[in-house]
Amino acid sequence: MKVFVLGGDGFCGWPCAVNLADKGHDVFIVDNLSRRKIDIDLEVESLTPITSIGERIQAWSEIGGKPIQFIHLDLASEYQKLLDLLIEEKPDSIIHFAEQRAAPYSMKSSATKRYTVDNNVNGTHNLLAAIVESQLDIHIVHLGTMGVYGYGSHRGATIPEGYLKVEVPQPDGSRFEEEILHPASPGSVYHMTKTLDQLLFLYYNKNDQIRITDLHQGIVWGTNTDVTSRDPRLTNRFDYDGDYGTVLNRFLMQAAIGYPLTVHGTGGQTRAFIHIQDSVKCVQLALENPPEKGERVKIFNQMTESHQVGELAKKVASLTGAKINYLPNPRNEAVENDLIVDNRCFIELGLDPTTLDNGLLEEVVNVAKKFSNRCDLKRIPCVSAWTSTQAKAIHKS
Ligand code: NAD
Ligand code: USQ
Repeated sequence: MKVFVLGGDGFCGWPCAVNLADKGHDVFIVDNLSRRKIDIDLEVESLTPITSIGERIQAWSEIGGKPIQFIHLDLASEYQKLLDLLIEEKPDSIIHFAEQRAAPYSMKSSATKRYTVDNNVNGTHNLLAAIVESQLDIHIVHLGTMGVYGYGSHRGATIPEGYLKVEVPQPDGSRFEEEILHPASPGSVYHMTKTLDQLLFLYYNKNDQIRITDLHQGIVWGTNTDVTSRDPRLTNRFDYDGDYGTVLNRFLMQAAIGYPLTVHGTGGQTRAFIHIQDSVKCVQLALENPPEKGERVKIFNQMTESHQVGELAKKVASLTGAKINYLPNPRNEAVENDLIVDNRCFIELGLDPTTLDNGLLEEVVNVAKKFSNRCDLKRIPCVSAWTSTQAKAIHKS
């Protein structure tokens, strides 16, 4: 299959691109390298040293991997270049990772809010419009987020895979049943862009019969996969800073360097998680099981387990001896929430979930220890506040 991986230089995109090339697909990475530029602006670097995109691809060929092509393209602003590329290369499928993905970064300032909306919504819309204009039948696999459902209002109910069955009362007293998109309840500007993506998909699927799979992914943890571990030049990125680092990888790296684990509030927030190796496998499964023409948008919950943040901190602390620091929460989020998620679609397609076992957690701690000299302690605190009240609380502490 010829596959474009939009955002294929990123944390999820790179291991996905090499995995697909390893499985024999023809892979084209399309990326504007904005993630690397944001690191320069934030004066931080991936904890793991990562080579340039050119060196990564070269190294991949040198170790015998099926060649990958790279196209530098900004999905949000280079519409004609995107359309020409589609018409020239006629990909069978496009995996869309190319968005600004950090909630704290999206909440930093009005400039980053506007950038996140412009980049993510225009990028997704350009892709959809270009597929229609190209008149090609291309399957889109999009990386969405579990955060579109929101956290805090489910009251013990299981979150379905995208669609919710509702009963609509009729004037004559009868009721009919239908399935609607699960109500959206984003918790940041970033998460809001993903809920907007969902509506763009619903519309273009209905109007133009574009085949789409939307993956509502949980928090990805880990760093390398079996494929990126084959050569140090293929090493995947590891974000640890207060904007881009996600909670479990942050806790593991904090434990590795002896920094007290940064739990927000009481740590009562429950979130969905998936290991990077499973994330890559899920994308491959979604790619190889596309919807039929005319089928509604397929939505899969791409997560393998749920955990409370405070419990995760305790688990990491008991494994490593780290201390825990309970901090004022910079986010406007529920103090506590439950999270029960239906993830049967991937299990039925053959996913064998990797769970949070001590061996894998220790593997991440060891990676972090190895590169601990690259860590800039000043970049660890989460200083991006959701509201002015939150900003005052974190500055006081
Ligand atoms: P990342 O920032 O590491 O990678 C995103 C890549 O997209 C980067 O290489 C960036 O340069 C590129 N990009 C961004 N905007 C672009 C544009 N306009 N044109 C071309 N390229 C562009 O992020 P990630 O962690 O790999 O996440 C990938 C996707 O998966 C995102 O859409 C994110 O929302 C989703 N996701 C990530 C996680 C996670 O825990 N990392 C969890 C759930 C969902
Ligand atoms: N948290 C802490 N301490 C920290 C960092 C975070 O307690 O040092 C808490 C946060 O307050 C939050 C939870 O941990 O309650 C998760 O935060 P996160 O930064 O790990 O995850 P999030 O902001 O939700 O975003 C990440 C990815 C995003 C993806 C999302 C999936 O960056 O791209 O969409 O996970 S999900 O959370 O399922 O929506």
